[in-house]
Amino acid sequence: MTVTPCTALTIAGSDSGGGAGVQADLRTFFANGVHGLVALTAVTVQNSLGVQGFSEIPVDVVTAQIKAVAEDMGVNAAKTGMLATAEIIQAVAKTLDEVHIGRTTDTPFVVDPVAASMTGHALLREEALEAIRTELFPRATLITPNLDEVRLLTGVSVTDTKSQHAAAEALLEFGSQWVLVKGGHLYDAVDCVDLLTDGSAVIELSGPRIDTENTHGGGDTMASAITSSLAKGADVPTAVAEAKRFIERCVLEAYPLGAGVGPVSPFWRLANPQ
Ligand code: PXL
Repeated sequence: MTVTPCTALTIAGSDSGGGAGVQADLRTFFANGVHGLVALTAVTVQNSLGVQGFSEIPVDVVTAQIKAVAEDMGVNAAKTGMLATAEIIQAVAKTLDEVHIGRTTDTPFVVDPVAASMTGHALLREEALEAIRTELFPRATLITPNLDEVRLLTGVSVTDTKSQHAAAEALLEFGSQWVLVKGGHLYDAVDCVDLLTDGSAVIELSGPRIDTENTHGGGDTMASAITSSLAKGADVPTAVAEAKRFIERCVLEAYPLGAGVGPVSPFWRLANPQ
């Protein structure tokens, strides 16, 4: 019998190296049994050594992609990654309202506030940070910043559990339903503890810190794994817990590719379907 899978939409940039961006999202959706839809926002030129530059897609082409797939195929959950400019962010926010995606609708929306690559190359024009805070966060079911993004967005430098909780509270003020403050960049910590809260529930998700150089695309893969679970109907705490188990294995099986940082790998899932 033919079965149509659930769908997830990624609104994000392309990574020519195939490890981050829409490529990470699509392989994560696929590995989790979800049909991936794409609204491309930018094309980066990059390899394992870093990002050499990017060119953004015209705003009307970004929004037309969202409308084309949402109106015909339907979207069970959506996420954003690299959005490049304030104009794209504003137009995406307006379009998501038009196609009924976001925290006040039946379609969950995850915002991964991508600001820079791991090698420090800006993937967002500076004035666009304010648009992320004011246009996207209030529409988000969940936001998933790493600690560098937390600092840029709130000014809070997370150094321990107490400041991680303070950062989560500051982020909730921007109006998302849930906040996930990922602790992976707290390199002194023995474990990797992520903090998930909606202001009333406060959930600490702890996992082992895995020793690898190859972590390219880790944040994107985590956010798209969460989006996959949400697309299949999981609630936010369940989706984040499932994604945490998924990403741990992806980091464990990350592989070297090129002379720099290799990608995390969702391939293990193909050999181990749930
Ligand atoms: O990992 C963040 C990210 C998101 N999107 C694109 C990227 C990167 C990091 O390099 O290239 C397109």
